Amino acid sequence: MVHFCSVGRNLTVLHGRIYSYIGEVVVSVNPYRAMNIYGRDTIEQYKGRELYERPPHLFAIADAAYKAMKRRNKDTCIVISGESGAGKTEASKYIMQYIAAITNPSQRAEVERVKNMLLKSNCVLEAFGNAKTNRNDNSSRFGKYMDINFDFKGDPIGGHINNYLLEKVGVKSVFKCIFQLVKGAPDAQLRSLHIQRDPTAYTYIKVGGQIKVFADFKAVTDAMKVIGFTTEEIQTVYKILATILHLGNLKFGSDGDVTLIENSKLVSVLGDLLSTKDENVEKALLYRTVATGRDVIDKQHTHQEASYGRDALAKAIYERLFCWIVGRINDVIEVKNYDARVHGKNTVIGVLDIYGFEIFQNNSFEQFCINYCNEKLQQLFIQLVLKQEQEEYQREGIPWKHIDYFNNQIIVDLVEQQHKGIFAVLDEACMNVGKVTDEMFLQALNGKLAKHAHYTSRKLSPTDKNLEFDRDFRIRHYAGDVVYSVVGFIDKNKDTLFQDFKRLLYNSSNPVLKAMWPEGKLSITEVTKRPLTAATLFKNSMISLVENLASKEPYYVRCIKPNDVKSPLLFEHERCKHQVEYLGLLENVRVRRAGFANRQTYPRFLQRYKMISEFTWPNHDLPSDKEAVERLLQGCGFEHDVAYGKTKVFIRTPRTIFSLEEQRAEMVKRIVLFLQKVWRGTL
Ligand code: AD9
Ligand code: MG
Repeated sequence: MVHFCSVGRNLTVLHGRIYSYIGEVVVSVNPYRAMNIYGRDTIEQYKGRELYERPPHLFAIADAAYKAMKRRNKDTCIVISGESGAGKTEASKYIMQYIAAITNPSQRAEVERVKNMLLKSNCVLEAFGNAKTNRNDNSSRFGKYMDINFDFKGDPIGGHINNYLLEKVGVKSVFKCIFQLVKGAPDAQLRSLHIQRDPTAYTYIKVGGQIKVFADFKAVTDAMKVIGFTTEEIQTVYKILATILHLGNLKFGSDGDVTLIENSKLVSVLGDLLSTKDENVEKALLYRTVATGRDVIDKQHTHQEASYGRDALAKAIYERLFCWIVGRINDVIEVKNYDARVHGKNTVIGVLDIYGFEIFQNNSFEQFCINYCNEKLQQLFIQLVLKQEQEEYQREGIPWKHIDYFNNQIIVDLVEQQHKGIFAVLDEACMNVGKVTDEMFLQALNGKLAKHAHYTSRKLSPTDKNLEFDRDFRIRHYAGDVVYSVVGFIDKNKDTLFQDFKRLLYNSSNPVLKAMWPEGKLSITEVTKRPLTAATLFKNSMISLVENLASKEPYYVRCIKPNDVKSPLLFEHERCKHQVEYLGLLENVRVRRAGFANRQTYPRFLQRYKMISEFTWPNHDLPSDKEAVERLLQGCGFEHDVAYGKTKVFIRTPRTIFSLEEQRAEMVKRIVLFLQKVWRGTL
């Protein structure tokens, strides 16, 4: 099935056939070039067809998920996975486009409005959530799960977006929207934001590297308008981006013991952008209010604390901005006033496009979370595709020799287990604010996980020169080994934004900004409760994501990245083989090969194919549907390719399905002709 496994080094050997199936799993290879296979004519070819009727395509899986939802009233989800740059986000966009194209044949205005919103929301989220990395020029730095709600007619009536962990601005990533602003905003707008047209003038951009996206500023601003952002909201969004750029340029100096802002002109720029008094900005940047017993005092930051606070502020306001944007989009697209008693069940298709497995030169807390997320999704895939499939054969009484696969539950536990999982150890380290260092956290891990087969560090394997003492640990992930540096783990796990900044933002006279920071309302003596850590929040969101996916009928798209240089020509054999292995595709093929391509309950099978046999058309008189199906398949000469379970018939090869489909199509044609003749009285 995965025929591309055996090909040579050149991507052109795929002959443009970038999709393949393993059972109902779509395997996709990133072509790294525009393909003429997503147009209206292709959509028409897949609309309403069965999976195996047409060559493999994303549209077929989108259609299968749609049909299951519409015909069988099932909530479905499409899980798109693969490493960074493998083509997940592109795939999710094509799936959305397909669903938009095949729905609402009667052109209801409200449905068109919803569709437009859903598509436009993509444009905005990409601008604010994607950044250039060395693996992908348009890398999603957030995970996205989008539910599309359908009414009883199968037309979209709304949606909901969940976003997961946004890598924060300033260190590695510069988000697309920041470039769009600097390069694409009109002169007058830039002037009002005190921004120069030159991206090299900004420290954060210099650190993060440039992207070539210039023309989209207007498209994103227009999309925000269409979605319903007010002018004031849009202005605030850009003021926040400008604030971040200016913060990056803010320099601190010292005069004796006193910390100063060197380029104090920027303070009044920030005051203007944040709609607050300059002296408030300056105070929040240089001082921290602390409660000591009953007294409240202003404690001056050291030079280092001030720089740290500045960067934390930039990251926090970006993250908050992104979550606020998602919230605003949800306000608009969420289904309102749907009455299930009148309209029937409102069903859902979920599309998950989440960051792929990542190995960078230097892997930190973000990569750790991203890779944990991929472990969770792999676990779900194992549960649903490898485990359940084999269990189904057993349940149905089909003779079956168990096929082994690597179960990554052990790695999931290593990360999320209570008390001794890595997240738990990290949270414990963060309880002792200021007392526990990253190195001490690593020592605690070494103590708790010394015997774990998937964890190691230099202390545990002293001869391993690739690991640095007091800094690195290595996890053997299902997708490969990754060395993580503990530097920054504790910091990134805590809510590091000084309360003074939250108060500053809450006290802004800009109501949009104020609404983003409700917790700034608390006075210094009220702030006692420790907020949940980033690790706990992420773990909880992953657990509920997986629960949500598991409650739906899943469809899978597994994306393969053919090379590291974004070339449309190069098919690196070893690279692809590795991905095929770790995605569990070999086991998937083995289970499918030894097993059956298709299974259907007896009544469902008859419903579709009964017309092709005289024994079953129009109705059979055999004692059971099972016997009727046996009779039908014998009649067609397919008995060697099928097995009969307790409630379902199992068909081994897709060829048999194709043939049944062909015979059915032929029969439908004949019946239609017959009826036409009867109608015209020419029979
Ligand atoms: V990440 O985990 O967000 O860093 P993705 O989402 O897997 O990653 P993406 O969809 O962004 O990767 O694809 C990367 C690039 O590959 C795109 O910008 C396109 O240039 C290219 N690509 C991917 N899929 C296709 C396709 N079906 N046709 C043409 C494609 N180009
Ligand atoms: Mg992506």
